[in-house]
Amino acid sequence: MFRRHAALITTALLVAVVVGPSHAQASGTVLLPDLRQAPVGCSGGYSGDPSRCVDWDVCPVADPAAPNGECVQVGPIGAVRLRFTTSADNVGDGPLVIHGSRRDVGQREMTARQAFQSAVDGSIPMDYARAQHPIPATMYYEPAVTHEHWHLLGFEHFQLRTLSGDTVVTDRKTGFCLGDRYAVSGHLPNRPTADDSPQGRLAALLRTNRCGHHAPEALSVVQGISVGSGDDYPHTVDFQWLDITKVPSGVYDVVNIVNGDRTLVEKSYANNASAMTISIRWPGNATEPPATITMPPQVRLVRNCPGAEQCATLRD
Ligand SMILES: [Ca+2]
Ligand SMILES: [Zn+2]
Repeated sequence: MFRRHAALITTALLVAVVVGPSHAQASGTVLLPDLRQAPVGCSGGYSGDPSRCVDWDVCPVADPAAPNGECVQVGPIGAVRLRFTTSADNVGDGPLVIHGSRRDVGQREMTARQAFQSAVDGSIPMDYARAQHPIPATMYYEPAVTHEHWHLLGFEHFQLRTLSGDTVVTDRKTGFCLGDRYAVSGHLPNRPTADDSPQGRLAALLRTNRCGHHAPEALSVVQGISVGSGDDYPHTVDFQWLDITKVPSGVYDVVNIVNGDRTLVEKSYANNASAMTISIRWPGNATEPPATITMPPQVRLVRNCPGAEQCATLRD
């Protein structure tokens, strides 16, 4: 019974996604979120001016194993990291809502479902059982002291790519705790107001969402982003970097992608990537990084490309 019900809903969603949100609303289905990847290095989302997206740096660290090592100026350099802030905005018609759940504490990870706001009565399923759409993402409890909460896996990914689009380095970050961390600028008709509406109550919860902080015994967790809000990770946070220790001198794209595998159902996937082109130059104009690094490479911004998955051109 449930399976059949779920299949029907999935079909309705597929139709909604294929034919677009206006039809979805007209046919009385759901209000879909729309995640937008802000330009690389933008904290607090994208204001429309990429020159303000300056939250990135080069950080030489002593210990390559530390997820959040201190940047060192002197002494042995074990790894060189390109750190950057990432932000994802919800500019859609409805909130992004993900419910995690597990049967009991013996089940290590929670399975996850996406919930959608009804376009008919505005209701939002506020538990896993009523969430409409099973997703192939899981949540796990991250015990590291700077986290101690439940993480959703694979929400965003970062890559360093060559001019021809080949990936040279991928991120090591895995976990995310989504909430309403900042307000997105611009007019969004379905932005929640502070009232007793379903989206208003959800926003009150997401504003302070800590994803089951200090609750490894939790059986359910909710994560999400309201319309008109965004979720960001400062460049100083664990794993907010790409390791460029072994990357030859040259021109590359730093690419940030949200929901790259389309695990989450959205109104549009055309705005899920942003890239910036950088040049990496090792000391002495060396092509390859030295075997023993005593000085980090010089990294220069060539340009920032909001909304584009490819930024570098052959002329760079
Ligand atoms: Ca999107
Ligand atoms: Zn965390």
